[in-house]
Amino acid sequence: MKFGNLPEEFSNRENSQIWLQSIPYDGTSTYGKGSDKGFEAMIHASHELELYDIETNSEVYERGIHCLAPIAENKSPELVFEKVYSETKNLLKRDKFLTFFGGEHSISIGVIKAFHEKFDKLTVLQLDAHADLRPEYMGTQYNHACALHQAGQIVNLLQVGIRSMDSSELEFMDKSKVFFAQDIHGKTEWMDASIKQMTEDVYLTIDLDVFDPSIMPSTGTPEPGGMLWYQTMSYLKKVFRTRNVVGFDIVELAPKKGFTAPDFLAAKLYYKLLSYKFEDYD
Ligand SMILES: [Mn+2]
Repeated sequence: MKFGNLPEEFSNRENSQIWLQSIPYDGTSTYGKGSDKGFEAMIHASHELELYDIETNSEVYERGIHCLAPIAENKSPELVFEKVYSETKNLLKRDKFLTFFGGEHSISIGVIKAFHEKFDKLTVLQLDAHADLRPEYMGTQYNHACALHQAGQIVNLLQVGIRSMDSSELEFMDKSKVFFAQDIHGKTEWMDASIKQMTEDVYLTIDLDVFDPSIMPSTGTPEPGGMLWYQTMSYLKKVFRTRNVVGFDIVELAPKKGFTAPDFLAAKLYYKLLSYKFEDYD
């Protein structure tokens, strides 16, 4: 599969500066299924994407975007974690900008552990409707409901857009590093306030359900009151301009038949993040 239908020149493994690792795992979701089909739908939509980005006046595809073979492990959440963790460790030995696409949010656990071991003082910036801080759920610590529990213990975790959680997660939450959806709605001051709390190296994990279901209905657990496109883009642009984003993942796209706009949003978001990462600005 090729992002943006790029010619060989801009998608071959060795010359591409950007590598895209897909992990189409959907084993622990409990409500809406289908995030195992998310990557394929995003790639399909990306073929319709205009590759010139107006905002950054750039064509980031020229750096090369290579899709690695998917990590296909799906026997158990534990095995997925082990495989993702060891693969990410390997990928981090190369001088590439690493990006990941789910699958469900549990795939981020192994990725974040590997990034944490490479980057001292890592910040993980989580955009998500859900806190995902449970230590264990349905008998495993690698359930999607636990996606950021370990990160909360080992890195500087900032959470943005949260609007759904269980009271049992409160003891694992540092509220000074949480920007709840209800508090940031219609406001902008929170953006700089959150960035102030970030270390230099930032890993970004985006659960697509952080977006409002009006623009992103294709997730397993859509929650009302989510973020909209321009609010999210102006925030992420600030993050990319002021910090060193060392990698990112996008998870939980569960495509719905007949709804192409959300798949396209995911493809556009992916390309936007790359455009911000490699933006040349004064
Ligand atoms: Mn979520």
